[in-house]
Amino acid sequence: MTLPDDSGIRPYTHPAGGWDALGAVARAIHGQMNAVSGTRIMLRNNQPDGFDCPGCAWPDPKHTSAFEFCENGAKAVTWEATRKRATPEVFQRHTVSELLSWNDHDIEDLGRLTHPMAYDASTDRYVQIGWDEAFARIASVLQALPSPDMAEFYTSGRASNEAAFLYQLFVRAYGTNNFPDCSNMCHEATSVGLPQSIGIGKGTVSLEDFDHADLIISMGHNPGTNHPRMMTTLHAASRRGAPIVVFNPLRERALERFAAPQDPIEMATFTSTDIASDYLQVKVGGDAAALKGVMKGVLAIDAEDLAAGGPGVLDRAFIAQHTQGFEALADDLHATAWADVERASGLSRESLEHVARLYCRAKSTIVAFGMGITQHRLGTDNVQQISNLLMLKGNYGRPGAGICPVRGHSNVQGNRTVGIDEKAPLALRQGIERVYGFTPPAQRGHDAGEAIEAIEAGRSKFLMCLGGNLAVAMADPQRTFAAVRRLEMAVHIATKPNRSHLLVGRQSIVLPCLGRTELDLQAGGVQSITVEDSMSMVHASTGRLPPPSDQLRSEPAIVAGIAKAVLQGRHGIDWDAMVADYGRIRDGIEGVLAGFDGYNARIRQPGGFRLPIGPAERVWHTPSGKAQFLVMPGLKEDPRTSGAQVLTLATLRSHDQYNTTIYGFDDRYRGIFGRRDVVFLNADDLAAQGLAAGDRVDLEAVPFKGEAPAPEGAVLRNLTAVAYDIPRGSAGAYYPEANVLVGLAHRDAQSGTPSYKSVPVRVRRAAGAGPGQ
Ligand SMILES: Nc1nc2c(c(=O)[nH]1)N[C@H]1C(S)=C(S)[C@@H](COP(=O)(O)OP(=O)(O)OC[C@H]3O[C@@H](n4cnc5c(=O)[nH]c(N)nc54)[C@H](O)[C@@H]3O)O[C@H]1N2
Ligand SMILES: Nc1nc2c(c(=O)[nH]1)N[C@H]1C(S)=C(S)[C@@H](COP(=O)(O)OP(=O)(O)OC[C@H]3O[C@@H](n4cnc5c(=O)[nH]c(N)nc54)[C@H](O)[C@@H]3O)O[C@H]1N2
Ligand SMILES: [Mo]
Repeated sequence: MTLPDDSGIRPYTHPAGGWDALGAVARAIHGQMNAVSGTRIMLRNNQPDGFDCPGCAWPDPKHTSAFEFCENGAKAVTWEATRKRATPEVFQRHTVSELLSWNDHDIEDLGRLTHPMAYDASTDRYVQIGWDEAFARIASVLQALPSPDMAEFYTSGRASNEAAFLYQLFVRAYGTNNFPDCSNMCHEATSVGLPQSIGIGKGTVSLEDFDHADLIISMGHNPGTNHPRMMTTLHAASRRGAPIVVFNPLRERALERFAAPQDPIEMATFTSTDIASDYLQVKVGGDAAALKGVMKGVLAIDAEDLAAGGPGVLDRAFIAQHTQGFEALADDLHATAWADVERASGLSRESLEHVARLYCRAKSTIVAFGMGITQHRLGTDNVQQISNLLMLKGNYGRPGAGICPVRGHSNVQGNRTVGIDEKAPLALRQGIERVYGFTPPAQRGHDAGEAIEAIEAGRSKFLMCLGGNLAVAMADPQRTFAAVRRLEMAVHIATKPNRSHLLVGRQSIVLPCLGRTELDLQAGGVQSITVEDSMSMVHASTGRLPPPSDQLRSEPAIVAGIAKAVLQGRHGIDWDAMVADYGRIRDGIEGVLAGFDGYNARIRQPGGFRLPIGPAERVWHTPSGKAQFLVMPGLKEDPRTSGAQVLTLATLRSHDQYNTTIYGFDDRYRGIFGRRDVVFLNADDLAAQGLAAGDRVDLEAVPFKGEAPAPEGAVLRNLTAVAYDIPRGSAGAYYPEANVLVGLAHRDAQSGTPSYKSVPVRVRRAAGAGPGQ
């Protein structure tokens, strides 16, 4: 059925990328900055002597000579380098209550924060304060807390290694491991699942490996929108004939076909390249089952080959020498019935056996994955089943083979490496003690979900956020918003205003910081920072733009200012010296952590250096010293979704957003224009409810058994139903709006990752809407 033109819902028929992507860059520049400076800054993006793109954590090709085009990067940079300013005068014009009624786009589009500000309850406004005043207020609250464990210190993944290291040093010197971070809502299932499997919670491949892979399996990610530079890699792989198998419930255009803006022929001829050789529309939440099916297929092919006198298709030498637990895995796979695999995955035995054949034929395989794998009740299981599959054929520690978790924020991996970790690993604590002479706390701190629960219960009274928009990113705004409003003090170090800043507690402070594109001048001269990408490459980044206000401070300078005020000379750390020259912070990192030898020298090499990755050398830092096959018994289906009419909803990013930052209202590749109030549903599911495309519907959360009934408001109202190519029983709607449907307790038990992508919901005609409305 075709909807009227003004509905903003019409199928997008072009390949992803191409001229439309170039046009989007031009519009992004036009909307936020002037064209000359916009173009100049884009040309410095991800260049050896430029700044690291804040867009995502996909690595740069080694010898970047030409500007690597990326729509996502262009939007991230122009959004930061905007000419708009959120000055104290702007905050004089609008009360906090008024700003709260605005949408997320309009709040951030006020522009760059220019001055430190504090909330004034008597006028319901943010008002300018001095830096020293801000630091003194923070110190007085932190010093008065009965226990340091009553404070939470959040990090979003844009902070540099230097800022994050200084921050964790301050927080541990203060006395807690309460380090909720965005990773807890993102790849935590990877960080928890992979160490048990291969001894490290990071990817094992390098960018060059993609040139040597005979098969790439892409699961649960949407690189055309979220990692456009990965499309260059997939495009090249497809061109050289490597099969690319996609597991994704939604048909995502970039994974179907892509026109590379770097490719003059495709651009000139309006042609494109097919990306996926096989597109498997797995049910939302069905990946562990699908992976078990593929592995069953592999074992069957192996048995056949052995029976025919062949050597089998498994890498038996690898399994014998490098792994444990194969027999238990094989027993479990044999005990798992095909009918159950088909039901839980929504995929046919035939299609899974086909993938098994491709996998057996390929010498080297890479599996890349994103949020469609991790943000589930079974997130950790999903990740571990991927690793099992790779181990069956020894796909670790060889060129062209390995696991590739595709990280989100540009330095989320680096933040964890340098100590943003509520689990406080022993080696880190020992390193801090060695270099800084104090004993950091050992007790595990709070992750993001636990931090909100502690704040809600009144066990935590203070929250500091090094970037991000925690309250909006977190599940269950009914509970989360109410919780953060109970805080004694909230402190936000940020580039732009957002809703979390407006959910004011008794005291709220916003501290404006430099962005990555901006010149960072300290006593020791112009400073560079460093970041670690998804493939463990550490490299330098130097901003060049003039800062939007002379009041801004760098993140390290702000953290150091707070540390000095709070610690009052305790621990004898020379914070000023480290801020004067970030090289000293890097010396500290090198002293505390393994793998950073010669840190300051090695970041001067173009492209930086790679941190050691054990599995890439077939070294396994697990308790047994071997890689572990890990069994997921049964298929762990969610009993709530077996009932009729309960759908599993995945919350999704649109093409025009960066997490909670809403750049605009189009989701071009999915055919949505000028709006976000839609839900993607299978046409048969709609029909089964007596609904049709274009109808207005409500989504209602279906709570856990035994959990309190869905709280008032756990309904997302008045969405327009879009008939989409998605499996029956699965649905999609945009994040963060759909977070009202995600219970705070709805998390992966092993990693604590919120189950943002398997939310049981019912769909019904919107209250008050007649048929056809
Ligand atoms: N432009 C832009 N870039 C970004 C971001 C952004 O918001 N905007 N965010 C950054 C961050 S922090 C992150 S973590 C990454 C996120 O990047 P992605 O990992 O790509 O995350 P999502 O867009 O949330 O969704 C991923 C995909 O998973 C699919 N999916 C949903 N449920 C399932 C499932 O059960 N199984 C499978 N196999 N697939 C499923 C969806 O259809 C979608 O295509 O991107 C980073 N880059
Ligand atoms: N339902 C649902 N919820 C989700 C997800 C989902 O898929 N579905 N995804 C989750 C994921 S993967 C993630 S990573 C989280 C994201 O959670 P966060 O990382 O907390 O959120 P962002 O939206 O990236 O944060 C945006 C804010 O960061 C600030 N900022 C931007 N640049 C800088 C900088 O350089 N320095 C500082 N100090 N501040 C800066 C700006 O003020 C901006 O408003 O959300 C999670 N929430
Ligand atoms: Mo993320």
